[in-house]
Amino acid sequence: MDFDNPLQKQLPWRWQEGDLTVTRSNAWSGPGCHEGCGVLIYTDKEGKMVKVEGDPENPFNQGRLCVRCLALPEVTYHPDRLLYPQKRVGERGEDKWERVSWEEAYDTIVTKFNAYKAEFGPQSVVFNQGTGRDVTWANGRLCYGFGSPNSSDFQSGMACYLPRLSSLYATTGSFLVADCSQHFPDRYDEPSWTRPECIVIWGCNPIISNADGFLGHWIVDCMKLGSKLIVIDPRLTWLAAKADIWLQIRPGTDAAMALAWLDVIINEKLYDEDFVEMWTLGFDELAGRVAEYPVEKMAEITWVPQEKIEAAARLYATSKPAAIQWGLAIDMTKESLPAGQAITALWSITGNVDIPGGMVTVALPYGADIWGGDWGYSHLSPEAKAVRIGLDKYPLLQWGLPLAQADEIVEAMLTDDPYPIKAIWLVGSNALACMGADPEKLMKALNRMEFVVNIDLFKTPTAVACADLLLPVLTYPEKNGLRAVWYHIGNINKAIEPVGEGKSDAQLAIELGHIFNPDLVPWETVEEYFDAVLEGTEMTFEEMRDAGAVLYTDFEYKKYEKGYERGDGELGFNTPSGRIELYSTAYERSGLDPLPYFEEPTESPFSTPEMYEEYPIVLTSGARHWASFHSEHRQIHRLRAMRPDPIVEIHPETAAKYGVGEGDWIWIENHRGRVQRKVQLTTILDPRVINADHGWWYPEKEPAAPSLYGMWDVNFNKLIPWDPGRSGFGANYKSLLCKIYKVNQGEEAQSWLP
Ligand SMILES: Nc1nc2c(c(=O)[nH]1)N[C@H]1C(S)=C(S)[C@@H](COP(=O)(O)OP(=O)(O)OC[C@H]3O[C@@H](n4cnc5c(=O)[nH]c(N)nc54)[C@H](O)[C@@H]3O)O[C@H]1N2
Ligand SMILES: Nc1nc2c(c(=O)[nH]1)N[C@H]1C(S)=C(S)[C@@H](COP(=O)(O)OP(=O)(O)OC[C@H]3O[C@@H](n4cnc5c(=O)[nH]c(N)nc54)[C@H](O)[C@@H]3O)O[C@H]1N2
Ligand SMILES: [Mo]
Repeated sequence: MDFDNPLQKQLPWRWQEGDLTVTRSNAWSGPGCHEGCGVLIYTDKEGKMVKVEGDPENPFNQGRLCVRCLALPEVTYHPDRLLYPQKRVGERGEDKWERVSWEEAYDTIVTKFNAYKAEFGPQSVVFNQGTGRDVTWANGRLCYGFGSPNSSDFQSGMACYLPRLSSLYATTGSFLVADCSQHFPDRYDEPSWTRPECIVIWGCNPIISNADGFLGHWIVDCMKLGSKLIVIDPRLTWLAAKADIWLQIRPGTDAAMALAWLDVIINEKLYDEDFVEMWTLGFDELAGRVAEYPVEKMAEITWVPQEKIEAAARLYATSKPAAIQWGLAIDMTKESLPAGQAITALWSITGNVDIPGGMVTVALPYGADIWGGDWGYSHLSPEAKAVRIGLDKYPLLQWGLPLAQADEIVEAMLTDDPYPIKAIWLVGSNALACMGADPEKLMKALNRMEFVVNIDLFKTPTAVACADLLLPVLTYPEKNGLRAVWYHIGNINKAIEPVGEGKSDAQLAIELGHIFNPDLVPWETVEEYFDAVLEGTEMTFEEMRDAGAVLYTDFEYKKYEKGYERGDGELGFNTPSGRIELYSTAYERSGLDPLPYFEEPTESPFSTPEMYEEYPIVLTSGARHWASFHSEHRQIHRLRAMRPDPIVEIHPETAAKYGVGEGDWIWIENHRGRVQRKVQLTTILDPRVINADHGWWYPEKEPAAPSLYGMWDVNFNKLIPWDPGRSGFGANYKSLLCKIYKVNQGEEAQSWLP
């Protein structure tokens, strides 16, 4: 490695500051996070972690760190951490457990999984996980190593990120993100980079969520450099308050908004004719479709005035370059794929593709890819691949990541159709309290399983309700790991001894994978696997750590003009036509509409006006807050103090109309059920819309059923059905109807206050 090259930084990885030892590392998970921020972990003479700080030398976060990493010592040393493997001894839900050795745990898993494999086929074991943490790649390897094609999550419509990813792969053949200079170690000083003239923040709040490997503060950096902002959000977020234009959209209508922008841009000829001509397929068909969605009509649908939509579309299309940072709200409508497709069309027809300050296709330095490409899926037998759940109903699943479809998995668990599912490996997911729709249905499905293994840092309502074996895992300072995802490579360096007998998720997957399939998982230790991933760097994991290396790669723009996008070296994009497919041949072949469209949420003022009379409030959910990552961190006092209760945000006019005030506990009810929230009055919302927290449970309440940590009264997802979009992707987690009324005195879901 040439450390004189500025792309390959060499820094000390461990040093002494007075009585404290400092270990340089990269944060990933656990606890949950999508990022890989550079951190400095401080330990005392006894080897105890005393604090964590942002690493100023790491180009990714440049010293910044969020409150959840600052609170990390409290997470790692929390008395409720799972410390050793445990097996269930009472009934499910009784919360009775007995400590077992790792040997016994592994024996049980191997014996049972192999027995199901022999009798029902490897597909009868499903490997399930929560959002992308430092478990995803390991889970995939273990699943395909075992021989099952069924790796999935428990989210209806897999409505997080995967709709956007699938839509991008299908129409562009690659993955693009807003270019905030993140591919360069010198960041904003990099001469080949240009700041976006305009950034559109669409259905996300990156300042808080820092989702999908994108750090929200990069937006603030660009704003300081002069980037203009357009924010599309039903709530006046911090960024929206600073934007040039804020479009206060009705939840669930993002496809209509994108089609309206396309209407303005195409009618006013604000698109990039050369790029459209050279690099896209189906512009005329797109224009024909867009004409069905005139901006004046879309203004009524989205509840945003026509002039505002037009002004935003013009500002976006005339700003060169322009970037769009999109988020979860795009995924969380049932017809999310066409919404993603319409937004992709926006940056494509304006020529903002793989240019400085536009949307860039991501690069993996030195080919180092922790995911191992398809996680080993390609090694499965044709017979195994053919029975991946959901593939027959949703042929689009052939494109992009090789996942099984979540709603269909739950159906199969309940019905044995198309075949019996016997066991679930459930890693990094509190599915009943957070990820799953209709948690009662999910609980039934899980409790039909003969064997559920749950792998977590803490015991959750899901574990108590459904698990047979609990395996403890590690927080990031307790383990070695590798952050080799996009942009740069960095080590996750072990800084402290594990507090219990936990193993890292990677260790579990490699050790068990090796037992199940030494051909696909030839490595015996995690470090050996990392060495293999790092082959292209010509360093081993240890050498890289000792060199204190942070590795970037030469980043090139306009890769499609250089033959770098496609495997075959031809120019263009990795699609059948070699172009960005505005008219998608992949969708067409999958029996889907090849062009973008808007469909109302299943329940809305327009799709179900009668229901809107009974449930007269539009309900969105889950806008992130600082204090927790999903259902995590509720037991961490200094974080819980920031958000002690599950909140619903309501406009004061609406609150007055229903006779509720600040701090009142209310029921939010629809025809599926009701759930409690505490009222926070705010004018950031349209009076017709309210927003509720997701992922609540009370670690301080009774674990045993029926309480399950007091989960049922506050479990928002009782209001959400399992109901995916036509493609198998997308579900209405953020666009429902409801009514609200006060909780009777004494029946509040109130818990302790820190
Ligand atoms: N602190 C923290 N960070 C997290 C997480 C966490 O739980 N806590 N979760 C992580 C995960 S898995 C994810 S997927 C990401 C998600 O993070 P983001 O993609 O940023 O999404 P959200 O925070 O859910 O919502 C962002 C905004 O969408 C708005 N919104 C709601 N409905 C709509 C709509 O219909 N249309 C539009 N345009 N906007 C709408 C909300 O008002 C909110 O301001 O965050 C990740 N980061
Ligand atoms: N109503 C509504 N519901 C939503 C959302 C919404 O916006 N609205 N957002 C949805 C989204 S986008 C997502 S992605 C899902 C998220 O759903 P999940 O990813 O299932 O999140 P959690 O419920 O917090 O469960 C994560 C569990 O993993 C454990 N954990 C953390 N780090 C690690 C680790 O490194 N290894 C292991 N083995 N375990 C770890 C935590 O302790 C926790 O118990 O929730 C969804 N639910
Ligand atoms: Mo997510």
